[in-house]
Amino acid sequence: MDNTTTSAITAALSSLSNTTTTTAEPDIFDSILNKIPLPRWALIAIAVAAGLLLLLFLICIIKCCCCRKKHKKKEKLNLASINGSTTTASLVQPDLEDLESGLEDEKRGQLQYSLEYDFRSHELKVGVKQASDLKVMDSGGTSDPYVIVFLNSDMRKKYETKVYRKTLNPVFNESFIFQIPQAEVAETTLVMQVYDFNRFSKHDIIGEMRLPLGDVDLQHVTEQWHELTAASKVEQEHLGEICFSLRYVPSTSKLTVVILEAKKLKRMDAHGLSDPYVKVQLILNKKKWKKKKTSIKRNTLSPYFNEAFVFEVPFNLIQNVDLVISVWDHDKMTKDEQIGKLFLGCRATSNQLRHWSDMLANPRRPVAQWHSLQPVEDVDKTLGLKTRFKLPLPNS
Ligand SMILES: [Ca+2]
Ligand SMILES: [Ca+2]
Repeated sequence: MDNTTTSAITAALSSLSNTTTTTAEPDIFDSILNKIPLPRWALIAIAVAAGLLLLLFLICIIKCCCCRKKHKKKEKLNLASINGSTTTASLVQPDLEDLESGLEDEKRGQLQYSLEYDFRSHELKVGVKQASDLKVMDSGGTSDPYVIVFLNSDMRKKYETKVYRKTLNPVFNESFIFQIPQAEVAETTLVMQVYDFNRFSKHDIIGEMRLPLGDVDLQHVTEQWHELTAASKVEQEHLGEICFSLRYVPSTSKLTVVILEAKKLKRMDAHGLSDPYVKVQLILNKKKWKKKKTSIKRNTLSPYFNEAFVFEVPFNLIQNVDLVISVWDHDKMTKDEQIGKLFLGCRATSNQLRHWSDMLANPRRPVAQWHSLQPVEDVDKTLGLKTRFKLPLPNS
C-alpha cells in the first residue's frame, strides 16, 4: 500500500468511527432537534409546557375517580335509609337522580295508635303505642324518634311524647286527651307526626299520619297500625269566613266598608270559644294609613256585627290602596291574637280581587261577599309592609 491509500483508509476509518459515535443513542435526539426549525430554548419551553399539561390531566383523572367513590358512598347511605321491607327489585342499580326524585315515596315506617271517644265528656283519648321500621335519619343508621299529636281544628294544642334515643322501633305507650264537641268530630282530622330529635340541629320530620275522625267508628275503642307518609308541606287550617260589603263613591271619595258577620271562626280560647272583633285597615303604598275596628263579640264563633266604616279615599289613590280585613280574638289577661286576615285591592287575587273590581265597577252600590280567612303570616308576607309609620292624610 502506498501512502495515499493508507491515508485514504485512515480518513475513511476515522470518518466511519465518527459516524458510529454520532449515531450513538443520545444523538438521535440531536439530529431530530436539528431538523426542527426552532431554537433550542423554544423546544425546551414547549417540552416543559407539555409536561405541565400532562400533570394537570393526571390530577383531573385522580380527582374524578375520588368523586365517583364519594357518590357511591352517598348511594349506599340512601339505600340503607330505605326500609328493609322494600323489594330487592327496586334496589337494583338506582341512579342517584332517581333516588332523589323518589324520596317522597320512600318508606318511613309504621305507627300504632289507639282511639277512644267518651260521648259524655266529649274527650278523645289518643294513645301513641309504638312505631316500627322508622326511616334512618342519623348517620349512625338510627333515629331518635318522638311523636307530636294534634288536631287540625286547634293546632296550638300539641302534645309530645318522650324522645327515644337511637332506635327505629320505639315503644311510646303514652296517651293524650283532647276535648272535641261531638258535632265537630266528623270535621276534625287527627295528626300524628314522628320526628327525629337532634341535639345540635333542627329536628327532622320522619313521617306523619292523618286520620279524618269522620272515617273512624268511635263507638268502639280502636287500636291500629298506620303507614307513615311524607309530611304535607302546608298545614291548611280552617280559620273561618267573613262577610262584608264594599261601596265606593268616586265623587265624594267615600269608601264604605260594612262588616256584616263571620262564621266557623277558629276557636282561640282553651275555656270557651273566641271573642272576635274585626279590624279594618287601609294601606297606602305598602304603609299603614288608616284603621278602624268593630266592637268585641264575646264567646262566639259566628259573630254578627253589621258595623259600617267610612274612609276618605280620593279616586287618584284608590289604585294604590289595599284594604286589609283581620279578625282578632280578644283576651282579658293576654295580648289579643289574630285569627286570620285577607286583603283586597288591585294587588289582590282571586275572590278578593273580584270583590274589589265589582265595587269599582258598581260605583255608589254596596257589594257584599263572603271570604275565607287566610293565615296571618301569608297575608303579611304578600302585603310586604314597609314600616309602621302612619302617613299624614293626603290633601285632596
Ligand atoms: Ca337524630
Ligand atoms: Ca279570647
